[in-house]
Amino acid sequence: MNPLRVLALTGGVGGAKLGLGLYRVLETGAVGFIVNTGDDFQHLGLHISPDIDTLLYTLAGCNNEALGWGRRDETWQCMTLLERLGGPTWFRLGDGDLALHLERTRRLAAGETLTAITAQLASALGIEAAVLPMSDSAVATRVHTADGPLDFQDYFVARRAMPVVTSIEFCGAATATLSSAVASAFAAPRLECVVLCPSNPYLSVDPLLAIPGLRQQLTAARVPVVAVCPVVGGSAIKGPTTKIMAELGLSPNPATIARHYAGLIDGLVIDAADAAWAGRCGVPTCVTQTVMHSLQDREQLAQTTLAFAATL
Ligand code: FO1
Repeated sequence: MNPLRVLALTGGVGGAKLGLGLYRVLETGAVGFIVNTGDDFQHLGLHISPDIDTLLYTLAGCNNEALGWGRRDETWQCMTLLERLGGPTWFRLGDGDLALHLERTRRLAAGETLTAITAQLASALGIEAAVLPMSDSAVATRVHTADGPLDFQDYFVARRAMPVVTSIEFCGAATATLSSAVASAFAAPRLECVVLCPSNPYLSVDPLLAIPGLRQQLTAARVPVVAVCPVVGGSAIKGPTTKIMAELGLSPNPATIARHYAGLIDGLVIDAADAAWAGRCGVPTCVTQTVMHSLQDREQLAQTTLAFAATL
């Protein structure tokens, strides 16, 4: 019997934090992850899947907490020597991290799907959860800014998310298809709830929702869909969420997030700092601590989110 009970949609660091909490509080195989691949890009001839890798390393317990991406205890010999050779080092690839990109690139070139490769990488890292790319089709987030259209990593890393965002496009999404693994996950007989992790809605969750069929899976889901609000007290925990919201003319509060997910979610988990917004979000809200500093915080938020979903 398929043990899957909880599906978490995630991208980036915030999502991976709650993902780890869910992974630790639920029994083996009970949680599955649908991960954004809109950040993926080709670099140095390698296929880089940052949000998949951030989740893999986090669930495997070898993520780099300080950086928020890549591996712990990393070395940088390759980058140091590449710099000396005049190669591009704006996107930092650690020596250990490179092994993962080399293996993913090798297997993609051999014709394997990103889904199959990611499952094998997860298994090799000792992860006992389904880590599912949102699609095996290429989808690329492009950020339209006052400085013109930018590929995601150019915007996010090279330019440190400084350009003023005017709109965000997910190239390829319209013709992308959900992987069969994602469709099967939504059909899991013991599925109890779907969690939209506290990732950047505009950069990390919207690419998922842009894949034809994913919105329908959420609206047709006969289980509660709960989002954890990624903004607290008018600011984002990490990354440019509130900056982008301001640039898009959106107020960084829970009601804006609820509106963004209107029609998809049955409940919203908000931080105690925003308790005044409870009852003003158009959906049932759960007020708790959503800022995750410790492992205990991650597990507690996971427990609270699951308990809240069970009341919906
Ligand atoms: N983010 C940075 O700000 N600077 C980097 O040099 C960088 C390298 C990097 C390498 C591998 C990887 O998986 C992620 C990396 N990231 C880096 C994060 C990346 O930009 C992600 O797209 C963000 O985490 C947003 O999801």
